[in-house]
Parts: sequence; structure tokens; C-alpha cells
Amino acid sequence: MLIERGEVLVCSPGRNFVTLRLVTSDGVVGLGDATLNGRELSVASYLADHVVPLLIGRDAHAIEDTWQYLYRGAYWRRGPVTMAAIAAVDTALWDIKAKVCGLPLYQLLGGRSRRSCLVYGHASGRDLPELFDSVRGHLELGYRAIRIQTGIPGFESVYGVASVAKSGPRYDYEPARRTAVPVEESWDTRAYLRHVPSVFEAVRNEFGPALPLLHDAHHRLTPIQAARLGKSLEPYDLFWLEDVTPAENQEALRLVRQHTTTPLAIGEVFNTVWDYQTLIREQLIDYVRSAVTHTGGITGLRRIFDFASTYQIKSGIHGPTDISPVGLAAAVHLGIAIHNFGIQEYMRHSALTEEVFRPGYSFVDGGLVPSEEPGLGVDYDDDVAKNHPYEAAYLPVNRLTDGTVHDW
Ligand code: CS2
Ligand code: MG
Repeated sequence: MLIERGEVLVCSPGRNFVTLRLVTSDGVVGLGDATLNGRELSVASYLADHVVPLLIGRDAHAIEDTWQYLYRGAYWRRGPVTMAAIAAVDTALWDIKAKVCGLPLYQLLGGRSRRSCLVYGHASGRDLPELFDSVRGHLELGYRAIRIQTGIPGFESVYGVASVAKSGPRYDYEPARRTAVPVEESWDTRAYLRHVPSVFEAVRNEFGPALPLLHDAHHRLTPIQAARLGKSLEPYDLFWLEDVTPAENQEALRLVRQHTTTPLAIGEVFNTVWDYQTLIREQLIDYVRSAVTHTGGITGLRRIFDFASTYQIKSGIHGPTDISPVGLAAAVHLGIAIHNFGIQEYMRHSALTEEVFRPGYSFVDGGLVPSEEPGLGVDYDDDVAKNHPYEAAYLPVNRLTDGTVHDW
């Protein structure tokens, strides 16, 4: 069974998505997600100009060989654009193989290790009353774990908190804006560090000790600031504290780790197992945050999880709305199969996005359950998609109050 055709599909049902569709000589269709928020067209070009032409006529079953061919064979390896493109090919080939076998994809990854993948949702508010409403809304929807983000007094917009008029349910958490240049936000680390512990104290007082709570510092702290934050949040028993430092400096986490027992999660901007080498070998984190979409697909992410499992480090797959339903479906198939599953991020896509991508996974009792259809269980509707063409959008740029560019 040979790969006969590859189509790169770009659509924007409220936000941009890049999808690869591979079609075999037997007419079997596979889908892969290649969405890189704010840089979508670079991956579309990498796929259309440099990858799809190499796939035509290749054995559709040779997943590992194709992965190595695209990774080692490109010479210029790693990086988000390359690894998102490889991810899309890899995921589409797994989708095809599972369809040919007549099995849901997780069966090819070892079968079920659990009934469902526990997820966490995003509660946020500019202030405590808004945050509490958001937490209650999530509990009513059935969430059993919740990420907590709030505004900082004196700051107009802060990462993870809606800052514009609500354009529809839940979609307001999408940080990319459809503007010609990125919007700019401002930041003060000292104000943030003073504020966050009081937020968690209030949430614990209101919602009790049992609810798993998470928090994302979005790469903004130095190691010593991160250590202080972890320590100050210890009384509130977090499930995890995410991306405390810009972790391309993996050694920085040694200092953080020495000072706090708050569990740490890192990796949404990582692309390969090499990005985790020190973090995993020295047991500096507790959860691996990568997405199938950004780490070379199921093949690439499985490699990271297997390495992590030898150190009791668990999965925490990145699942914001910029991972398409194709990428999320792949995550759920992988999450249900691996032994070292931790938790899955699940923000929910807009109704319009789910009209383009018809996802077969379901949200039941606070967890995601994969589709039982052969393959990934996601269909792409070209007719709906063509009414929603690409629109330029950027993630924000962050500045300190004196104007210095800071990590966003
Ligand atoms: C976030 C993301 O999900 C998360 O934890 O950090 O929302 C991130 O900001 C986006 O994926 C950027 O595209
Ligand atoms: Mg994050």
C-alpha cells in the first residue's frame, strides 16, 4: 500500500489549523495535525514544498522508516516547524494503519491501560469572584481537575486570562489575536509573585482540599523566583506548577527542584526527546507537557514517555485549542494506552471547529475516552472548512513595565 497523495489543508474556524491528509493507493485516508500557533504557514510550506513530494510512492506502512527519513534525512533536524511537519505525517500514517487493521488506534499502541484519560480544564478570572464563577462552571461541566489563572491587580491583561470581549463560549481563552502585528502585554514578576499565593489560599478556602489544582507560570521566572513560587504554593498542594522558567536551560531546574516539593511540569515548547535529556535523567520534573503535534507525532512522543517512565515521570499532554481535534484525538489514543499517564489538558474546541473536524472522542465524567472507530476517529469536512480561510494571527509579545521584552 503506497502513499499516493498528500494535501495540506489550512482553515480558520475561529482560529487557524493546519492539517495533513494522506491518501493511499487503496484509497485509505489518514489525518495529521501540523498546527503551530501564530506560525501556521511556515509548517504548511514545509509540508507542501519539502515533505509531501518525498512521500509519494512510499510504503504507507513504514512509519518508523518514514519518521527517520524525514528526521535524519533532512540534515537540519529538530525545531518546531520540522517536528510539527513530521508529526502530521506520522499521525496520518498511524491513522491509516489502524484503519487498515480495522481497529481504533490505541489498540495498535498496546491497548487500553485505563478506562479514560483524566483531564483538566482552564478556570480564569480577572479577580477572585470571576475566577470562582469559572471554577464552578467547570465543576458543573464535570471537570475533576482545574487550572487556576487570574489577573494581577494593576495589569490590564495577563497570560491565561481573557482580556477581550467574549467572542463565544470558552474560545475567549485563545491568546492568539487576528491582528497584523502581535498585541503587546505587560508584566511585573514581583507583583505576580506577591499575588499568586493569595489566589490559591482563597481557592482552597472556597473549594476545599481535595480538588486537583494546577497553575502555569508560562516561562516567566528566573530559577530563584521559580523556587520561591514553588515553595510559597506548597501549602495549597498543587497537582503541578507548569513552565516556571524558560526551560531550554534545563540545568536551571536543579536549583528549583532543590527548594520545593511542588510538582513541576514542563515541555509544551519542546520538540524531541533531546530537549528532555537532563530534565528526565536528573528527575527535575514530574510531568512531560509535550503535544503529539509538536514532537514528531505518536512515534516521537511515545519515545519521550518511555524514557520518562524509567524515572516515574508521567504524561501531561499539551491540549490547548491550538492543538486541533486531530492532534487531541492522537493524544487520547496515546494517553489511554501508555502506563505512565498523568493527566490530559482539555480546553474544548468551539462548536464551529468541531463542525470542520468531527471528533469521535467523548468527555465523560471528567475524562476523555477515545473513539472506537477504526483509526483516529476524526473526519475533516472540506465543505465547512472552505468557508473559513486562513487569517493572520499572532500570539502576544510581552514587555516589562519599563519596556524591556520579556518571555510571554
Ligand atoms: C498554554 C498554551 O496550554 C497551555 O498550557 O501554555 O495555551 C499556550 O500558551 C499556547 O499553546 C500557545 O500557542
Ligand atoms: Mg502552558
